Amino acid sequence: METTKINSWNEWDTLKHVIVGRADGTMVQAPEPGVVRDWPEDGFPKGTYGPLPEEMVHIANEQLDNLVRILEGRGIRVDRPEVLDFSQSVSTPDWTHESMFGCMPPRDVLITLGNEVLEATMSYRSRWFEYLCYRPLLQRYFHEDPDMRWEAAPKPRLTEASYRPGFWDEFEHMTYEQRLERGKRFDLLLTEEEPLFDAADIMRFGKDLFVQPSMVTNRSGIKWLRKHLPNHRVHEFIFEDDYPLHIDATWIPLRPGLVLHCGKRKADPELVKFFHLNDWEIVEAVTPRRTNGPLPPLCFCSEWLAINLLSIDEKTICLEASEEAQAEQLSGLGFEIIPVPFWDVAPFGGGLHCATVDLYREGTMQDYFPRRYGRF
Ligand code: ABU
Repeated sequence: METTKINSWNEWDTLKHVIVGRADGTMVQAPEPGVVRDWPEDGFPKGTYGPLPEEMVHIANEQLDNLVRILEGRGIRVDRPEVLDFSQSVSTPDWTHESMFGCMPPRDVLITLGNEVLEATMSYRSRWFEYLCYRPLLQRYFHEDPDMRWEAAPKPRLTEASYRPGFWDEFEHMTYEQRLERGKRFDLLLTEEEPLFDAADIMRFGKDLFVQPSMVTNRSGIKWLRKHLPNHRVHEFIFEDDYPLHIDATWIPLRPGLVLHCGKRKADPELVKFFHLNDWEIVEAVTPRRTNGPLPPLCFCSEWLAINLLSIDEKTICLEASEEAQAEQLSGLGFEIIPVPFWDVAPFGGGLHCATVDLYREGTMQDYFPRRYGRF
């Protein structure tokens, strides 16, 4: 039996153990208060739902399996989730929903914080039971690692009270600028009825965690994280974004003192000052190759998946293979780039960071922000 040790504090220490998701069975989920899909040109007009085409699943799984081979070739242990029947309807005492979603993006569901693996609340009904895909692994880690802490945030009720009434009708008719304005005020979909968050809205920098409120994370979720993690500093901040959804294509730490930023999503000036005060350099990522499209069909992520990267250590980065300008920029910053073809995985929920959850990275909790500033 392999020895299991859960330990990961940041995004760049040397990686030794990781989960990689699977594309099998992924659904365009049934419409629900948390999300509404409308892809008439790709066979899923508003109100319809169903499995992604087999051919797309096959290609995405080839790319995921190739990532697994690359990681294993570097001596990294890789585990995979259990696929469920995501076409089944699911119920709690409060609601029934016609479908689940999938298990490609483990990053949305799980986060490792030192020796703790935390299951996020999630905010879509279709993703309420997604943690079950990871339970066989988590149970195993729990039994194998005497020091592992296994935690689950309070399961949300996700009644109508968790969503702003009429949001989607308003949102559909808003201009880009109006959406930015709503985003700046965090006047978005979720109410503060109960704590809600996706793990992918949290970015780990050792003792400091940076969390953005988004379409899937509310302030109560961040408050819950702050109460749950008294040994961390949990910072909340907003980027200018018309559809904020996960921080991992916006603000990406590459090594101590260097963060990559999607400049289109302007950062809070206070956040920038805080980083500079602590001697962090902020580099604006180059324009992604798919900025003027096209994105793959049924893709709900943005072209900024170009920087949704996976660090193997503080000198080595797995990066989408076709993003050559991005590779050049990162090489210029001193990184070795491992090109990984991955765009066909995007319709299943994201890029290389989304598709993975690191469970063991060498290293300990460090304080990379010894100087305080303003509310940070
Ligand atoms: N889950 C990452 C998505 C980020 C983006 O679409 O920009």
